[in-house]
Amino acid sequence: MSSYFHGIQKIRYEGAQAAGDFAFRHYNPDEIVMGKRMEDHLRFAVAYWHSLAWPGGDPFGGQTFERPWFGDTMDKARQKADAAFEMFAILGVPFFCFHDADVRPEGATLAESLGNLDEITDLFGQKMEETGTRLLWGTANLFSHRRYMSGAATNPDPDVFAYAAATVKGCMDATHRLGGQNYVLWGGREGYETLLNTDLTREADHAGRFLRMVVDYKHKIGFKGAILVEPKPQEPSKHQYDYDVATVYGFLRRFGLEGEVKLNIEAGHAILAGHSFEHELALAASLGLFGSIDMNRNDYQSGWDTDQFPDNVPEMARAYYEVLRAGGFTTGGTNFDAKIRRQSLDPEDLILAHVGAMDVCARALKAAAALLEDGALEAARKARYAGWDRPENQRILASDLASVAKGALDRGLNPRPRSGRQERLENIWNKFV
Ligand code: XUL
Ligand code: CO
Repeated sequence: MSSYFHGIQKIRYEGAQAAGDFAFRHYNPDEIVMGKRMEDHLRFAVAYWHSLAWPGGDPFGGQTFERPWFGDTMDKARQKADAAFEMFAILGVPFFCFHDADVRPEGATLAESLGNLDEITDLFGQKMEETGTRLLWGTANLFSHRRYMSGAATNPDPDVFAYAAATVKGCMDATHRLGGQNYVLWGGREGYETLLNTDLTREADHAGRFLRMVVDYKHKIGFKGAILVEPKPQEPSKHQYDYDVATVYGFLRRFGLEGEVKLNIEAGHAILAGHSFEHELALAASLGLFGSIDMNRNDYQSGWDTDQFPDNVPEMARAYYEVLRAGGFTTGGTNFDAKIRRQSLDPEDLILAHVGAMDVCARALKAAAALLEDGALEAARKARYAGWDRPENQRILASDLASVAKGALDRGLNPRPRSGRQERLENIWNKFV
């Protein structure tokens, strides 16, 4: 087996004073944070599509990368798998994630595409056993091929719905066989370009039915992982149905799926929806939907989903604070849904992008954990609502509008506003980041 990353040794934790570039300064897998190993908190995963399959194109130009495994044959797919597992070992990441289209060539028929995936699944199984790398999640690419241009589950053509169902079944089978911890559905083309040709009611019904089939199949095969929907407001569709956490919650309630499906929340998608990453995480946690995260960042000037590696510790600390408040990951993890820039041509660039991002996340996690352990913020939050802990005030919630009104008049209420103390809390926050 020839090496793609030849000369790059396994990256190790060397501490903040490390001299070279190929070292972790903050990510120390065995360090205990809030009673748990850092590796088990963060549960890092490499995204196959960005790191192994993406050719470096943009809307104005094609491929810039020249990977020896590029090409549509099974030989090339096997070569790509060799490079992938070499990379996972160098980084020491516990997990990876993939779409079917990232790992196998498209066949001439549906059966051939599924057969190709099957063969690669066997190969992954061997490699995972040899290396100990695990699968965080698998998913189906239901957005790149032209057959999906008008959607997959929401396509007006029933044949596309059926084709997508067969594809998802194949990907769920592969994920199950590899012991995947989750199965993800991101509806990149489940949305519309123009209302002039779109039947919103029908498309929602079909999307709900499709997701129900996925959930039923999970139980049928005994897949123990979580089914995760990944919200995003637009790109590639002008409007995507799984807009944000709140919208997906409404969708799940509408189809009675809220107990069956959780969310994979991506930093850049939150920003595109006009939210912060931490807003989406906190809301998902409060709705009982928090599952996993896709870690990346957008460029704040361009307004596109640029999928860059995270480089901002204070921002990521906000995110991990919400992850920790939610109790941390169970089946989920931190998947780097991030790609290097198209000018970053060298094998070293791929490795260093992950090394830097893993260090950023480790610093963010440690800051968030220290803040949570300090307790000042949570104590202030609790104190702000303390009035509600008194039994007479709990009775307000159990009462009706007229009785509450009478009580307010009888007691001659004249509430006095109290400070929200935002700047004071921001100062506490800044002591830790
Ligand atoms: C696209 C995106 C996808 C999903 C998986 O913006 O985030 O890569 O994570 O299909
Ligand atoms: Co994503």
